[in-house]
Amino acid sequence: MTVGTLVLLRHGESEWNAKNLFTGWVDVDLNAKGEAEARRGGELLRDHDLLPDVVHTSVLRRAIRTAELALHAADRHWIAVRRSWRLNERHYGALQGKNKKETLEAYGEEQFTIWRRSYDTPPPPIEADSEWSQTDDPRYFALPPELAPRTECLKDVVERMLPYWYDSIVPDLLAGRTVLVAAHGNSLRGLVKHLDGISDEAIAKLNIPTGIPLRYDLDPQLRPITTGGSYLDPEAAKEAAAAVANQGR
Ligand code: DG2
Repeated sequence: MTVGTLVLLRHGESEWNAKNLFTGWVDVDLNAKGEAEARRGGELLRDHDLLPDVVHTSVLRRAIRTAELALHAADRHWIAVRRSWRLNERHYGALQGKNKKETLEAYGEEQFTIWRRSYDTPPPPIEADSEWSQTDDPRYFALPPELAPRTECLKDVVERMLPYWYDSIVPDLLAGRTVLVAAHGNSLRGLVKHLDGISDEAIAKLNIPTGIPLRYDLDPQLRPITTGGSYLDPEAAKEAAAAVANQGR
């Protein structure tokens, strides 16, 4: 028996995804390709008759705009929206603003992969006076200092994302709503890890493509009916996930 349907959508390509820069909490916009991906994501929702009743996003514009463009394309621009920093991309620490290829060349494959895909080793923390720090960003002023990250590994993301999952998203699912979560490569990897029970080691190999909706039907215990869910365009998702895995190379 299915209680709720969850649709995960990584934002469309951002200006910094295209430049191969570590982004994290830097509030970068979509580029034209990313806007088109977001619209196409919405068309897929419409064509699969998968119409969200409510949308949850991060507080970063690439996710917010993706949700808006997708919902507009699906004629669901009017649904309720909730936003939380807990759905933000992982904070990429001192790597924010750095080029992925140059980082790989400078530090080597092993260190690059640990920073990018290990479960529990964060990159070095960002300096408060870095131009890519969020210290002076008013949207985080209400965050207690112990919750405001200066770097994060995926484990940190899972820990700060799960309270929002249980407090805000699960009640929507249990009410039988179709829930769209528009977020980021790593915040969605964290959510998928939790849903599918993926090990700390195996999650390193999982990559989320931009702009392609991933559907999960959940049982009353909120376990996926189909492990891994199903992408609405599986061929495109496979190709795009491989491209994410290869970034920097
Ligand atoms: C990317 C993910 O996040 O990068 O922060 O650079 O999904 O918000 O574009 P997103 C970033 P990788 O962990 O895949 O390198």
